[in-house]
Amino acid sequence: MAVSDHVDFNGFMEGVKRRNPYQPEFVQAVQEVAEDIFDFIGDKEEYHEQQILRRVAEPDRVVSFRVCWEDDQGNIRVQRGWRVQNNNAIGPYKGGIRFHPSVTESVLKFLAFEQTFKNALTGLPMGGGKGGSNFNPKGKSVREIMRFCQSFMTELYRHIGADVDVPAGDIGVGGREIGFMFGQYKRITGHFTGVLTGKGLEYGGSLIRPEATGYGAVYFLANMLAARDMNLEGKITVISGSGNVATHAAEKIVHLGGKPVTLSDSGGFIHDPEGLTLEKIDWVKAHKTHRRGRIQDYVEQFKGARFHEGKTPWHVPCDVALPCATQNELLGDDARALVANGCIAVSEGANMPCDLDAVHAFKAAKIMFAPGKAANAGGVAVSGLEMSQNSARRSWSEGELQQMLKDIMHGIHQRCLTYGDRGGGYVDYVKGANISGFKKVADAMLAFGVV
Ligand code: NDP
Ligand code: 2IT
Repeated sequence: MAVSDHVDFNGFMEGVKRRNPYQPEFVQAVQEVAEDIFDFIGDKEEYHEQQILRRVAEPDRVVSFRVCWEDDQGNIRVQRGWRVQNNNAIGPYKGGIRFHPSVTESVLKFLAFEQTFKNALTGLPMGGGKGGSNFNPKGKSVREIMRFCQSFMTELYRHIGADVDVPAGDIGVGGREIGFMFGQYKRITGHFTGVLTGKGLEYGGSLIRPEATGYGAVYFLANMLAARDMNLEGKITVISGSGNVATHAAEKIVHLGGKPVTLSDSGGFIHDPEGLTLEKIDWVKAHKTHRRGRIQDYVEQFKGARFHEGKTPWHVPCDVALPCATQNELLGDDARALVANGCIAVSEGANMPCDLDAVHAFKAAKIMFAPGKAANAGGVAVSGLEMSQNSARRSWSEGELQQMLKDIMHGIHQRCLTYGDRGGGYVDYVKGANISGFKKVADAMLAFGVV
């Protein structure tokens, strides 16, 4: 078949939409990648003939299951759980678990698809997967969360393994939940293996895993700025979210001399024009994680800050921005407002926080824009290092891991340049990340033949 006979981009996307009805997030994620991959594979007959893009956009499997648990009042509750195993061409499936009422099969399929290319970009041998449940941890007691995690793992355990599929945390799943799930896995199987990452330090976890995603997103931002002879010193930074990724991103911005002025949650955002200090960030961490409080309480604690109910922070003037909450939280008009207000760089700490309109607006304005699959890969990269430490039954020091994280983020930046450098000082990091991540997975798939 001649290259010209192959299905075009529109035909491909029509097929994706037809096969995945009512899955808008998944279709969106595939479209963002396919836009660039079609350019790249235009003259590469083998990728067409072997249907590589079509195959990578079809998860290896989606496991869906019922999760029953008993609440503190003795009521029986029923949730749905999933594990999406997207692709294991370059290593065991790897990716987080999300507990949030907005979780659907579409959301997890988009996350597992993105994870496949993100993991390839890290340079470590990890395939792509994602799991989760529509369970809402908000307002639940710790015992209820424990019972839910145990019930979730009672089904999940048969689908995962240290060389098969290694889940970790994501929205609503932190160290505590990983502990409950690891305990249940060990209880059912009797095996102490590196089947989950993000574990506590006492039982096989890695130093700096909690910090890695936020720190990594800021390192990537610093790499983009350095490529243009700039740095973070004095840069006004707008950040969304107030969870694991957002608070550690804010912390690293402060370390590097920048000035974070916002954080948010699903209730709205706080604007602190004086800037968040390490002390203020520690208060937010304790308030959101241990006290499970709301970000609006910040303004009672720290004078001079204001809470904006039901709003996102993108209209606050800034030099750089880090969306670190959730998907589709930064839309086209937000992107245009950021550009108009002088924002020069955006680094996605969250997965797909910017919708396609926003991404196109950043590209049109030619500002520095780092997609999540490159910018937030530091978390899964340190998860990969946790797997290595578990296999070798040893632990690296904090200093060693900090250096490895920096090197990995630098390596990802370099990989983006390979296919993203447009000349004249402009780098299309979206294209660079998509093609670089795709190529590694695609070439491994070619080696296996039709499987
Ligand atoms: P957390 O659960 O620690 O924090 C999530 C934050 O996002 C909270 O502030 C939460 O607010 C806010 N949020 C969640 N959903 C919504 C929503 N629908 N609208 C507005 N705000 C919302 O999660 P993480 O920090 O771990 O994850 C944040 C993002 O980073 C996600 O996109 C995740 O996939 C991505 N990511 C995480 C990695 C990790 O290692 N943890 C690695 C790579 C990416 P509230 O408290 O009100 O719910
Ligand atoms: O989106 C992500 O990369 C994560 N939630 C982290 C996955 C992992 O396996 O550490």
